[in-house]
Amino acid sequence: MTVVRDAAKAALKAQRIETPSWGYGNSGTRFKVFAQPGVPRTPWEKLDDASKVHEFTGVAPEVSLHIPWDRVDDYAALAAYAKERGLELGAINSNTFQDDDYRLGSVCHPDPKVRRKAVDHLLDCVDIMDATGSKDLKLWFADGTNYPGQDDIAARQDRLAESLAEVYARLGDDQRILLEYKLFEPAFYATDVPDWGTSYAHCLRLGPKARVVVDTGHHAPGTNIEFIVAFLLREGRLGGFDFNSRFYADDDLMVGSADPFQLFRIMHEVAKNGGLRTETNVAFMLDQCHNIEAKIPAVIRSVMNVQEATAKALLVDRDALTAAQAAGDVLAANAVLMDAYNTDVRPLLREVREEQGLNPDPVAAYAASGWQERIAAERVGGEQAGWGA
Ligand code: LRH
Ligand code: MN
Ligand code: MN
Repeated sequence: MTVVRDAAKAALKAQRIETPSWGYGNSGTRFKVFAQPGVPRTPWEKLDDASKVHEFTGVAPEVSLHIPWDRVDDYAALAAYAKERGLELGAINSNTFQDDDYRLGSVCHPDPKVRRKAVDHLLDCVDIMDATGSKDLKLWFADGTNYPGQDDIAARQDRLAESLAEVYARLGDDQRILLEYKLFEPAFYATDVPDWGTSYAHCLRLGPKARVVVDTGHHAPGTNIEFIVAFLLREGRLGGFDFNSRFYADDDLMVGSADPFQLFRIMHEVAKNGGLRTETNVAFMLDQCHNIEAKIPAVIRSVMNVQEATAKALLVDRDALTAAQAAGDVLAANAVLMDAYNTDVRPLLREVREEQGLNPDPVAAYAASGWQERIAAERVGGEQAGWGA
């Protein structure tokens, strides 16, 4: 067990969890955005906040950007600013959903002029990646239809494939497309990339630099997400995660808060199938907003939730599991998983942090740091991150 524990500790120290720039800003629902004191007013200030999350957790050095929410004049300067704070700029998220032109879609739109505009935005995003050193272009399309007959479902797939191919051709050798799927919303009748199968099929056609990204909030209730994860890892096509939690739909709540057992099951498949190895290149990203809770501590909590699920997954007694499975011992196999899930891994994680020279309690350390009081005093008038920005 000591060997398993030591290996788990090493893997936990090596883990990287990317935080989203939009998680630091004001956000809300379509009913109300509750502004919080001290929220960042610029992408630079979002990085300042992200650096605090990294400072207290030690495992969050990357920050995803969303374009145009994080539009700046000089992306190389933004990357340099990140570097000075011990950070790197992570995935570049495109946005082809907040423009009047996109009423009927973006890359699937029936009008070639709108498709051109959308593809040009995606190509701009690759230019930004060149400047920031980002390796992943994360694509999520709000495209779809609201009514049967509104548009030709198959023709929209053709337009999607053609648009993606143009962007893929523009990628550098070490750059990837991560194609995100979502079951519904904002389209309600037919979404153009509704599920992992559609995303996977497009990725296969595009080539090895295209992979599927699994946003944990983008499935029908009851979907077995860990099956999708195991399948995609086996095929070498799991690009990463957009982690969050949901009770009803795309709730974007703190990962691991609604269903920590599901997160454990996902991380078990990740760990078991090589997804934690650096060379497998799975990006562990958060995609969350903190509408009513304090933002930086919520991001810290989310990072810790991923760490806890990962720790439990790493403690699964794989030999015992394999033996029970081979023997067809259903109850024993299930018990192996449940034993790991029911282990309190918080002492282990406290040890890991102490060995890394960190405070074992990142939430308390942040609260004691005075950062929250400082930004509340210094930053007057926050921008709304995300929707509507
Ligand atoms: C869409 C989504 C996608 C967007 C983000 C802000 O629901 O998950 O990843 O880029 O939210
Ligand atoms: Mn997402
Ligand atoms: Mn989402």
